[in-house]
Amino acid sequence: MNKPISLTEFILDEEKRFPKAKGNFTLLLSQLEYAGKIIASHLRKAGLVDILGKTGEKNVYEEEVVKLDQLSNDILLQTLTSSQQVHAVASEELEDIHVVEKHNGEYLVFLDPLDGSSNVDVNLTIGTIFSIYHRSDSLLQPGNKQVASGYILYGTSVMFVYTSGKGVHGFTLDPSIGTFLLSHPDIRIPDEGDIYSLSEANSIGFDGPMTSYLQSMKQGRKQLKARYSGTMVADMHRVLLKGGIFLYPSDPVHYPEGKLRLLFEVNPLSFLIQHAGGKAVCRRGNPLEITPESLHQRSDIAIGSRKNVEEYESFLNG
Ligand code: P6P
Repeated sequence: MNKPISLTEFILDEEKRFPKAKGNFTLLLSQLEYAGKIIASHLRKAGLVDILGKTGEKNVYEEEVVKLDQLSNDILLQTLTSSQQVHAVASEELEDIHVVEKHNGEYLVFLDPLDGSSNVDVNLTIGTIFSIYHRSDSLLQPGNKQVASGYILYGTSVMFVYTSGKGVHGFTLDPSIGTFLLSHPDIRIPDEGDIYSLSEANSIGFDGPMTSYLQSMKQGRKQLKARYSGTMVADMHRVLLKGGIFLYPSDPVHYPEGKLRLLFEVNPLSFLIQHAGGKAVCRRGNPLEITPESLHQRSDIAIGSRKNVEEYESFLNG
């Protein structure tokens, strides 16, 4: 029987693709893996110790911060700093970019430490989203400059899914040995799928094209499945593996610019989906081509199987 490949072994093997690589990226990704294991261990016992619930504070988006948001953010900051490979870290939970003065790190890391954290208290799947760039003069770079992106999914099992530009690969944590093992090599998103994932609670604010698109799907050619959990990274993982489309449209009533964060959610998942053969669009076109104007900038998004996204685009472009 072939020995399963660990995440560390896989990253080291990938490193050989880069003759000048000095192992810095491998160190960085290994520290992200380490942070994921620590966060997962806290989540497993969250109902038993006093780390559920809210902190009573609000983040920069005026969203209530839950204790595990802060704990996850702190764990990631500490582990990434100790990798000695990071010049700066930006997080949904931090108003400003955190520059790591003591190391001359090569990388910038953007984090959503605990995406979907409102689901923690009801024991639903949540995740950590990460986005990695080379250090540059401008901290705010278009998403197509990402070196790597991915997520750690805290669900029925803990998964580490990432791309560094050559395919998308999924690893599942074997708790008996505390190691992520390759379980989903070279994930390719189906070209079309029957899942659509969006919050229809906002539909009162949807414009004509979006309303027509939604109607067309419900009266359309085949039985579709509506799946929406309130955790983007969980809904996106389902779309990645089974095909379909995830949408968070902008709407003048609730989110004129869209709700999701360009740098912390939209870009990392758009970069990953693109490398799995899928597509991502927003009203401004390809989100990965947008040069961000601000750290916490929001965007609308439609992302998933190429045919599903192109069908959406046909309505969007009239
Ligand atoms: P709503 C979680 O707060 C998040 O950023 C995404 O993970 C998720 O898809 C979305 O917001 C949920 O938003 O408006 O449905 O609660």
